[in-house]
Amino acid sequence: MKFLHTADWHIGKELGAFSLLSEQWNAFQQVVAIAEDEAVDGIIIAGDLYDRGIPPLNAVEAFEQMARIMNLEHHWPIYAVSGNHDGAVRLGAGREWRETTAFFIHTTLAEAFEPVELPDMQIFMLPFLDPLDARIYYQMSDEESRDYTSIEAVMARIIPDLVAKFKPGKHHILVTHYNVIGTGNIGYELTSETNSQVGGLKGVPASLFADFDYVALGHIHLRQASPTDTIRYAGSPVKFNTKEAQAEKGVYIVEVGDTVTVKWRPIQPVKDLIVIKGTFSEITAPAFYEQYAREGANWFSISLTDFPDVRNARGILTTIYGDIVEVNYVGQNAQLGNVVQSELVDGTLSDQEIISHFYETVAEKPLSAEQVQLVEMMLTDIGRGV
Ligand SMILES: [Mn+2]
Repeated sequence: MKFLHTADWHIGKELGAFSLLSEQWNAFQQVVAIAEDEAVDGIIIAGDLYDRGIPPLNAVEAFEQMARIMNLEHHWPIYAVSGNHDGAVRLGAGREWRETTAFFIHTTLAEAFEPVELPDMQIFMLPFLDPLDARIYYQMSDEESRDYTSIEAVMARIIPDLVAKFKPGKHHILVTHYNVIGTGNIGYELTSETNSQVGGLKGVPASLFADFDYVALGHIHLRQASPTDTIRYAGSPVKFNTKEAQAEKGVYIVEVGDTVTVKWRPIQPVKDLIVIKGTFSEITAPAFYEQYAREGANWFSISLTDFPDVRNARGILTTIYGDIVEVNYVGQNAQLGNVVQSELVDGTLSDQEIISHFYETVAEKPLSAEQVQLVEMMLTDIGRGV
């Protein structure tokens, strides 16, 4: 059996103030082309189909259309779980209808114990859960519940119970959405739009999944975070932030038989996220910026290493670069500026004085007469006149 493993589509997500929908469509079309080329037997989407529990209408329409193309036009079975960004209850709606065309989205723990049974394979789909969901499912007493307050503890109970459902002589695949820690991902700078302790020491140990032939993970957006060769993160098909800007995006083609083979197939961005770092004069020099396709052809994240001596630096950069996701100041005094800022806001100085001190610390020079006037005007505008 041959599967395409992808995850973390986050349909409806925005990059800065920009919609990612057209880039998500571009990635989807490449996913379809790869699935056709590889003649896969099914598509695995390991959670975070949407970016939010209640996605906007255009996101719902986009995903429905994508699902129609995969499942109704190409007749690929879909094996998916809800991730921490998905609204599990909403995503689980319509299950009986969907499953008549082999479109599976598991959104509850109970469903995880009902694997899809293929002649030579069982496909388990374990959605992202809160420990509370597991305590309710297992009908734990208050006393027992005290031992199951973390995802790690809950998974240590769930996974052996899934393995107990294994039918001998079949291969076993798991689709799930957690921070799984192996030896391969230690020390990596991980990114995931999540409030769990990704990248920290907490995580579900990969050894817990040793009985599965392949574990298709979602949650962490970089494939380099994959814990082992057969427990993998496919990563998101689109770049979602500057930490992912250098990473190649793509999908895994996984063939599961008596052995497991995994192949990476990259996805090319149409509109890329480009990270630029330099002094204001460096990055506003034509010889520098002309190397990039601009005017809406790419997104730019700009880090300034000096404090620009101009008014409306962002406006100037926007005129040059077009779609700017963010402008950060990363000069050597940036950290110092934060410290000074917190020390100054103690009620003894006026707003004007705080701004002057802050500017002097960061820019290593006093405000000009024009800047003093500008600060006065702004403070007056917001009702905090000096
Ligand atoms: Mn995600």
